[in-house]
Amino acid sequence: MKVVLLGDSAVGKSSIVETLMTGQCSQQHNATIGAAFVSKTIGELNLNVWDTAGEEAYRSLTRLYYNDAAVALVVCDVGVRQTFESMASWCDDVVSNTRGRGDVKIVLVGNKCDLAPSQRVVAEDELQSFARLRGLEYCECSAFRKSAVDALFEHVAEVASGRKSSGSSDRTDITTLRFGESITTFEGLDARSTNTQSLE
Ligand SMILES: Nc1nc2c(ncn2[C@@H]2O[C@H](COP(=O)(O)OP(=O)(O)OP(=O)(O)O)[C@@H](O)[C@H]2O)c(=O)[nH]1
Ligand SMILES: [Mg+2]
Repeated sequence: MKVVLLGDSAVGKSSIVETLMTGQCSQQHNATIGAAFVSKTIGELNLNVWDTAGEEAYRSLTRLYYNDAAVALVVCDVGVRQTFESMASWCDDVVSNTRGRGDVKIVLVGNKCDLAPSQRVVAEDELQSFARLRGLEYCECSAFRKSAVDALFEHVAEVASGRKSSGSSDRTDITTLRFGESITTFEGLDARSTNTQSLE
């Protein structure tokens, strides 16, 4: 079951994936180049999680990863209003690039909810309203809190299993490796780690 993380640069997509895999994440922003792939089993479900690059320069490349995704997590940083405003276009992008092959479940994620109230500029209410308007699910998250990331992916697993598999979501041409040991990147590039193995 393929899950793809989307959203502006520095919202914390890679951090969420790192916490999912290792229980904690780095405090630094190493912009993802291309996309990175990890695999995680939750209950009976094997989730193939694709962490994409948020930088605008990679946008057309990122669209390639929407294909055959069961769930798309559209992530914003609740401390940066622009990342919330971009959510609509990320959602539109998913819809327009996956039209005709069944629906992709979109889950909106407000990340960095650990921020102090004075630093938070996007209220949970606004996110909830946007989600309602679009008929989507919304989850608060903090990549700095393992429990929040675990709860998010439990939810993702529920959303994913409520949907029929497209049959093409399990990629067998890619080696599954654990975060921390090494992370396989589809483009063969990953700014995050030096022990990256590339697939050429
Ligand atoms: N306070 C706080 N900071 C976070 C959280 N998640 C990520 N960060 C920080 O935000 C910065 C960016 O995180 P990344 O995970 O690299 O962001 P990204 O969305 O993968 O960015 P791109 O790869 O460029 O698209 C890092 O400095 C993280 O430590 C969070 O939940 N809370
Ligand atoms: Mg990243």
